[in-house]
Amino acid sequence: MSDLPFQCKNLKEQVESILQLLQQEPTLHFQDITPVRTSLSKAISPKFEIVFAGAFSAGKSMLINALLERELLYSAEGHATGKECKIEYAELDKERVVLTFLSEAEIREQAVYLCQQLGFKIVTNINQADVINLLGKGCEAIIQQEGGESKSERAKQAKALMLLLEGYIANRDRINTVNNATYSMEQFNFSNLKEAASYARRGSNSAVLKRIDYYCNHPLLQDGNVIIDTPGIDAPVEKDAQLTYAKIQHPDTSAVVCVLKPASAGDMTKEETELLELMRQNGGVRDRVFYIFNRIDETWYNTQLRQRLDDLINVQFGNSNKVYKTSGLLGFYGSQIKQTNQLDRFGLDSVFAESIKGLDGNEETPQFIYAFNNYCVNSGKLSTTKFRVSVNGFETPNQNYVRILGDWGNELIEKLIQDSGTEEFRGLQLLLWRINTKMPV
Ligand SMILES: Nc1nc2c(ncn2[C@@H]2O[C@H](COP(=O)(O)OP(=O)(O)OP(=O)(O)O)[C@@H](O)[C@H]2O)c(=O)[nH]1
Ligand SMILES: [Mg+2]
Repeated sequence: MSDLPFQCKNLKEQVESILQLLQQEPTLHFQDITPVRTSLSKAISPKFEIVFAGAFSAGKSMLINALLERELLYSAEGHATGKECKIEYAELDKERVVLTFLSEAEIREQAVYLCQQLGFKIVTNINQADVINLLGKGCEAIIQQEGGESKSERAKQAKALMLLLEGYIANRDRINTVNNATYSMEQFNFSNLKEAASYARRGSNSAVLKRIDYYCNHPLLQDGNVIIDTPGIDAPVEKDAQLTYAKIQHPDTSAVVCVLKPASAGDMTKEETELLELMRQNGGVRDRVFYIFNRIDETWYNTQLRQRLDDLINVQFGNSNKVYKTSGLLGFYGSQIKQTNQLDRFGLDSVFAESIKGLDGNEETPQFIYAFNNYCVNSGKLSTTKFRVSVNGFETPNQNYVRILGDWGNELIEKLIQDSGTEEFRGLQLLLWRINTKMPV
């Protein structure tokens, strides 16, 4: 970490002596000094923790991937992130992942709570196969009764109990009775960070994991900068959502990036409004909260949606300079296909090799390729540019994509990245890093 400027040396002692003076003055006793203490501990901490929070599928994980220019975190439709993921710096040859499991006692405690909620007989021994089987059947019946796993609070709880028990059985020999066992990626035979992320994605494994720590080589993570990805604030497993709320209010949190979804929905959800309110009340980080309206590409095709978003931003944020609009999807894949060329069909045979594999030998179309073709012809972003692009009905989406990039190559990719807003967002990150390293902003 860089040296503190001269006036910040002995900051702790200086602030402490002012607080003591404050305490000695009877007329000032009513002052709450907690925010001062919180700010002090942040200012002198060697770590600068930036927490990404927001609704499920807002694109938190994708944005972090865009920032780090690699597919590190698991990002997918539905509820994808189930546990806190912390990303810290490592030298290139020391990249690694550490998985921390819940203890058997913690799992039992959760199982007992869920059984209570569901009106099941309380289970005190989660090692009895017949009891576990019976509970699993009970949960399935509830989910069916409710008409689907996310149809009601009760169905969500039944699903949570099922995943917890499945996760416990699958990972039983890795879980300690009272301690939180930790494992390196070698112990799991993962050959890279991404494989570890897939293992930890929401589901049964995630249900029994406490956290996952990535140590990753990227300049943005130097000087003690730490990025934290969290489950959606509206995650179906209440405990996951609570984790996010606890994290954004935790004294170690130095800045919060709220990733908001109204770009795709038009309005803020109840949870999103509550999140904003909570941030405004939080004296400790209030000045270091940033708002990202992600999935902005979806407003390019819908005038009404665009208008509603602009109105919302005007009303909620006025002309705040803390608001960004991004398309994590286009920004992330834009950065990935920059390294490709005609030989690997601009990433179809490398970046997208897994996602184009169809069942019957036919090639699938990756989500990004649809978004790219749409951007080219329907977004209006290229209408006043030199790029003359058409999408032909007689070609497949993948063929259109390869032909368009064959004609326009990197210049078009640069334009796409620029329109995705992720570069400006990177500017925000650089600003945060400067605050952290106490450089002039
Ligand atoms: N169109 C569009 N889709 C996006 C964008 N960013 C992410 N997505 C897609 O949205 C889905 C969810 O993205 P995630 O990154 O998993 O979202 P998240 O906020 O981490 O979601 P949870 O982990 O479930 O809380 C994925 O299918 C992404 O491909 C975007 O900017 N535009
Ligand atoms: Mg996520």
